[in-house]
Amino acid sequence: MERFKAVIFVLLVSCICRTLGQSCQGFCDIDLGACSCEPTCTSLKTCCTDYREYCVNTFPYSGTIFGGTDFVVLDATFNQSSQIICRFDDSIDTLGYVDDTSRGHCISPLLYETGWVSLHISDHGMRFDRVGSWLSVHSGKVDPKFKANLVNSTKWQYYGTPNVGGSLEMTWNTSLVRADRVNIELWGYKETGEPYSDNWQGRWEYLYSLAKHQPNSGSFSFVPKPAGNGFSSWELGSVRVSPSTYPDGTWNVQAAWTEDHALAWHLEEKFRQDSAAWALEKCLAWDLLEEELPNFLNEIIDCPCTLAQARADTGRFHTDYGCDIEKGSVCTHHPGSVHCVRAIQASPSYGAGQQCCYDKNGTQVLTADSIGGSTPDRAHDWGSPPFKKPPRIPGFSHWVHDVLSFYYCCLWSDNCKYYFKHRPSTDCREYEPPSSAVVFGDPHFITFDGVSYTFNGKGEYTLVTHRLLRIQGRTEPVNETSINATMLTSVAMENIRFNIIEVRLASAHNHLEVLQNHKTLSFAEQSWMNFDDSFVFCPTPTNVTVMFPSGAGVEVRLREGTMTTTVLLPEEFKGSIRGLLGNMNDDPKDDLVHSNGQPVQNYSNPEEVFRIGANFCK
Ligand SMILES: *[C@@H]1O[C@H](CO)[C@@H](O)[C@H](O)[C@H]1NC(C)=O
Ligand SMILES: *[C@@H]1O[C@H](CO)[C@@H](O)[C@H](O)[C@H]1NC(C)=O
Ligand SMILES: *[C@@H]1O[C@H](CO)[C@@H](O)[C@H](O)[C@H]1NC(C)=O
Ligand SMILES: *[C@@H]1O[C@H](CO)[C@@H](O)[C@H](O)[C@H]1NC(C)=O
Ligand SMILES: *[C@@H]1O[C@H](CO)[C@@H](O)[C@H](O)[C@H]1NC(C)=O
Ligand SMILES: *[C@@H]1O[C@H](CO)[C@@H](O)[C@H](O)[C@H]1NC(C)=O
Ligand SMILES: *[C@@H]1O[C@H](CO)[C@@H](O)[C@H](O)[C@H]1NC(C)=O
Ligand SMILES: *[C@@H]1O[C@H](CO)[C@@H](O)[C@H](O)[C@H]1NC(C)=O
Ligand SMILES: [Ca+2]
Repeated sequence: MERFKAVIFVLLVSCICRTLGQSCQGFCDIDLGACSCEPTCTSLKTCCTDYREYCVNTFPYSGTIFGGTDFVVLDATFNQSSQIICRFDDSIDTLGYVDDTSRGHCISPLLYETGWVSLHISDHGMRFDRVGSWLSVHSGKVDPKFKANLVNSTKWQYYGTPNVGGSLEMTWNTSLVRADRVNIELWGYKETGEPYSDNWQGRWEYLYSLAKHQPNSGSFSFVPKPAGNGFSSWELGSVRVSPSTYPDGTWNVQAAWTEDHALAWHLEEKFRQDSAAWALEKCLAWDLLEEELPNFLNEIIDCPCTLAQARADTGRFHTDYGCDIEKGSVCTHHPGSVHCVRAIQASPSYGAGQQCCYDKNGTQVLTADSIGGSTPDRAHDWGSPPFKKPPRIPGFSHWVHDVLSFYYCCLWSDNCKYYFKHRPSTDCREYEPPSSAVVFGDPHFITFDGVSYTFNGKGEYTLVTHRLLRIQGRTEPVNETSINATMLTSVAMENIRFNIIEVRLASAHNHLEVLQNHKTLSFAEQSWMNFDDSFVFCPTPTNVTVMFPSGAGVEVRLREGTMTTTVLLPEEFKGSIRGLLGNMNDDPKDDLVHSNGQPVQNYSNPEEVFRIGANFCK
């Protein structure tokens, strides 16, 4: 009996202890009541004591889609007997390690998707109880300092064509590979199966070794030879530098990868003898293949007519990293153009992309007139959700369907007409610029239909409400003194999938903060982030642009301590919105109406405007 009591006592005590010291182990993103494991807990100071141990942050938090990035698991405790396994996207395991200072590390894997993927970490291979996330980035958007770089990429690109030969060189920062000796390997990408069927798949494979046990000197030169054993049939690939301690072709080890590129340098002898004839043959075969594939051109959006329009339509178009006027207009594939943009969204059923290029006069360059013309893409360069399978695999699918064929027809031979037959520029005949509305200053509103007024309400108000999107603004007094003036301090955007992106003025009023579902995002490493139903671009702490699948864009800017918000909506939204920014039906008279349906008489009368504003108070 005594013993029985003791057992009950122990059970009771352990119960009490568990509630008192609630743990985030297995409960990230959940509010446990007594304490919280939600991301907001840090600012609310309600975190459970082991929040950081189990809901982990990493440094860096992002890396190339190729994988091989070594990152530290911050704040979690490991010891020398830990055997770290990192699980990405609930499916790919990589081996981590513990360093001399007992910090845990993971290695990111090669992925077929970009954006945030889940990360679960296990200490002894049993419970994957540490939870975080990893941002996979398109290799074209990754800073060159995190890659192995092709020295004179033009030479790599044309190697084996007339008068281009000799040795090739690549360089990398030696700290990207933690080893004294490295192996240099070639990996290739191919797509197999019936296009647009379930068995259509993309796959990276280890091909062969270029050199083994080289000093990790940060540079490697070689004289390329045509590949044997059928490997020259791989036309797209990337060179990997990895520690020589691993067997050849080991997946997902720390590595520096080059940009994926056309493997001119290892193509068969026939290419070296007559590259133009070889390329024409490939170009003609591609022409035949394209004839059989479904036409995606009707599905893509028209190009803006001018450079100014293209740069203003930030909800639907974004700078093409391959030809950017802000970065000196290096337009390798678009000679004569100074700037190109890409349609942000892939087309709905084919995942196709649109690209629009402009010359120095700001006029659209068309393939009918110039080899540097804008060309649409069967596979959007940035891929598109749900990723993982062609044609939606970021970067790689685009290479296979739109870039290799450009090499065959336009770069390695002079038969661009075949390429342009299937990838003609889209002109701007059906292009309609978006409508815009603005909130700025104290706060001042200009509606989509051009009505301008000041509204000094304090609180949360609906700026735009629509079936697909709701945009809310929060206004607060300019300062604590009794002046009634208010200003915009936050804009929250809620998409149909209930993902909430909030952009708000930081308390010091010197930068903007971006939150996704209440979690603060850091743009320290990447200025572009994709979520399953939105994109966020934040090139500086005072410029944030949020883009939605509907083509809606919201630009938030901070200038001299004041937030300005511009909402851009394509014409599909016409007449189907409401809110403080009006109804967007080209009629300024009915933008704001009283609850009895009566339009506002006098926008200069603060009392009348105030009564209207109250209707849109959240
Ligand atoms: C390392 O940590 C594990 C559990 O976290 C523990 O069981 C083990 O005793 C620790 N080993 C050392 C040497 O501290
Ligand atoms: C790059 O390679 C090409 C082809 O061999 C050559 O003509 C060119 O001069 C090289 N450029 C530089 C900067 O070395
Ligand atoms: C190499 O990377 C290290 C660590 O990121 C950095 O400190 C160093 O400046 C880099 N070296 C060069 C030459 O870029
Ligand atoms: C730009 O405009 C000028 C004057 O209209 C014209 O002479 C020139 O050819 C144009 N340049 C291009 C690249 O179209
Ligand atoms: C508040 O506003 C008043 C009037 O504009 C200004 O004089 C004062 O400096 C402001 N105070 C703060 C703390 O910003
Ligand atoms: C501030 O607003 C209140 C009511 O909204 C009004 O009664 C008051 O006169 C205003 N004060 C100033 C200084 O404008
Ligand atoms: C920030 O936004 C302003 C106004 O839209 C624009 O002029 C500026 O170029 C932007 N800066 C960057 C780095 O995008
Ligand atoms: C509108 O309201 C303002 C401020 O109350 C007033 O000065 C102005 O005369 C009004 N205009 C008309 C046309 O009623
Ligand atoms: Ca209207």
